[in-house]
Amino acid sequence: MKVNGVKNIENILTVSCKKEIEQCSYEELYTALMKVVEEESLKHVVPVRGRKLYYISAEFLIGKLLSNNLINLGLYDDVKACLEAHGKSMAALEEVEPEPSLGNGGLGRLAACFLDSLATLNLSGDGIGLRYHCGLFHQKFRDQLQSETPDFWLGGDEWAKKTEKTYTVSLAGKDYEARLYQLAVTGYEGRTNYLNLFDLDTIDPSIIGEGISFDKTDIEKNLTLFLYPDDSDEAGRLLRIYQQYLMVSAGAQMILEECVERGSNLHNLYDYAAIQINDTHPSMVIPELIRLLGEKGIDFDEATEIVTKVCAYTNHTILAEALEKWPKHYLDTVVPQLMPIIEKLDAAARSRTEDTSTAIIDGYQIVHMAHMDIHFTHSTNGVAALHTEILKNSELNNFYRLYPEKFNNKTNGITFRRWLLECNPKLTELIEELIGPGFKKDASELEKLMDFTDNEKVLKQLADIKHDNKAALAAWLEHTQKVVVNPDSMFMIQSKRMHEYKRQQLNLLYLIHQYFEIKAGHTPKIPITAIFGAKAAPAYTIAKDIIHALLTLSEVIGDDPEVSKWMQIVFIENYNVTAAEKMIPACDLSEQISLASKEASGTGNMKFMLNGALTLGTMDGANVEIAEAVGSENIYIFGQSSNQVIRRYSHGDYSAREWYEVDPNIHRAIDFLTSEAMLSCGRQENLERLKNELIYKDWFQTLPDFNAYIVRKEQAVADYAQNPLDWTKRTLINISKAGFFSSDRTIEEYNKDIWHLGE
Ligand code: 26Q
Repeated sequence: MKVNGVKNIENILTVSCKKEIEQCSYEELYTALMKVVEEESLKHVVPVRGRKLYYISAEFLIGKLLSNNLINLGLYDDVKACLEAHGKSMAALEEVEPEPSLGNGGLGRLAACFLDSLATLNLSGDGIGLRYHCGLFHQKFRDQLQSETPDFWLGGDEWAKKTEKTYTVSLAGKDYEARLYQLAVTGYEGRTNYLNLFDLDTIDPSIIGEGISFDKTDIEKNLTLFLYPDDSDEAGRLLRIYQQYLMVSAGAQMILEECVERGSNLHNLYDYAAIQINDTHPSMVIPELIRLLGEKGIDFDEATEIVTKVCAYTNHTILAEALEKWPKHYLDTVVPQLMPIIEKLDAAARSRTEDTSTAIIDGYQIVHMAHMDIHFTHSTNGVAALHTEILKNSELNNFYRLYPEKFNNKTNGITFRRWLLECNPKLTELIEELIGPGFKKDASELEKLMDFTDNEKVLKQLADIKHDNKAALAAWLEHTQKVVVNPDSMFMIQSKRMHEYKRQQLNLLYLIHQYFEIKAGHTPKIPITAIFGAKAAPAYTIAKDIIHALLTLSEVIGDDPEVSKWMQIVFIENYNVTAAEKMIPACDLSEQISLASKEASGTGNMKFMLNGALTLGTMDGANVEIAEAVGSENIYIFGQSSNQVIRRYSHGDYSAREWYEVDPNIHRAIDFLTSEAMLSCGRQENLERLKNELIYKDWFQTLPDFNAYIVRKEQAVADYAQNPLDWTKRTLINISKAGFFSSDRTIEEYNKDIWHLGE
């Protein structure tokens, strides 16, 4: 049956719900439309030819799917028109869908963007991950503190369909059945691939106690209960290994089974499969594949060669604490069957070089997952040009000298279907009016917008769209959080995981500085609204203290009419993909202020740029490439360079205290944390701890960048207020240069250099 056309949609919905659309609840409409999408998606399944990609990742931050799938299938406009003709709205329909928050942040969202691009580019590529019953925790603010509750997103109609397929996985010597669930991923005017998610049938949510606490040792009941259980204790860390092995063992078995079904004799696995290891979390797939190939009679040397040819590794971080290393005895407990293989791999790696720093198992009996990845895959890539250079020249230099040919860069990207077409329909429409629809599949066509940078009519339209989007965000904030914001103020947004290296605390110090300036009569050129969205890992004390300080400052300002006329701080509760889709189109100034060298790439920076925000940022991650693309007059760069930072770290001579002592502005801002005004709304313990952290530690060198940040930010505010037309012109330049940051381009590069799919 034809599904496009308003009339056809109308018929389908009426038949499926067995009543008039007016009489349907949104839940009923959602279920009916989900079925339409599923049936349509099936029509785009194509047989696999040649090599197929398997993207293994502990996170897939897919976000809500209905609207995105309707857009990709070309049905969105008809569905919207049909609903509106019957007094229903798309926005209300979207609210019914729970968001699958199966990721923490950038790494998981990148995996989701990649699946969209693979399907759009008609490449055969599936995801492999876990079906967490609770995604990233739900964040609540009480007394200016973050608390966590479970995010039950399952139940009701689900996109991921249960299959009859199960694979036996041995954990700590006991067998478990991993069941496969499959979620169809349909590309924009493209094919349908699958996200394969594994789960146990025995998971039991009733073991959840207060907040997100649960018995971490009861594997049968808890294995896939939560995304990244708190790993601040040993049981949590062991559970993480259990989860990872369930994913890679079931995934590896599935891959081999599929390849054999398609005609592989396993010796030629490379002709059938490419496997991308997303950070170190799925690294055990290497020894697991070698083990499984061994069971099929392939000897260790040949199996190792096959696996090295098939697998490739992406590094997403240079933060030492995020590079997974496990005490060997953890692995002895959870995956004893892998240990003889990991030991042989360690011996093989050691035989290749005198340099023991690249060993897999070090002298302290710690297993370095990234080391195994680099030795036993054919490709190691960083995720932005600067990041890859840092890996090659400092962080992984010992490996680079060993295998220069393995190292390559793949600058991250974002899917424009979700981050433009879906989240910013008005801007999409204007762009289409100006340059036609080609940019939806070929993002480089956005460059054609450069023809309009002096067209006042277009600039006026662009400014109106931004204002509408700000008003829409304001309405959403009022509806969801009962906060009233002024859409005529300048919106500066920092939304990302809460982490010291991302330096939300630098933004905090700026806001305190502004507070003092306003009190002293130096008001900004235009009222400002600082908007935050961020979750802190449940056991990350200082990150939670930064949230507390921002929420407290927000109160202090709100209670002070003299200041609140000029500035407002809004912290969005439970930041997730859905919130990001509302915030990003409404942003004027995008805060990308990580300590140079620490942010591998960033992808939020790309989303804001594409939606017409100017960036205030350090020369870090992909900011560097954004700056190159738009030119220095269309971005606000400040702060130390990555080389300066790396040098400061290697000399070990940074003393935050000295900066605090000599700089009166820094001193004043930090002292304010424990001022009477702050203590009257906030908690002494948290505020004092943060203050001490800044004075005595400041691991991410906030203080040396403080003054440069203030100067650049004040410049941005003045430019925005004094020359709005020029500001809008510069936002148009940013939009037109955003094409490079499409994940379609990223995926094409992965395919050309690493995967060679369908050949
Ligand atoms: C590791 C060990 C133990 C427990 C948890 C973890 C862990 C969990 C999540 C380590 C890392 C992550 C997530 C990392 C992440 O999101 N990295 C981001 O990846 C993006 C996509 O490449 C980049 O744009 C960001 O710069 C990078 O921070």
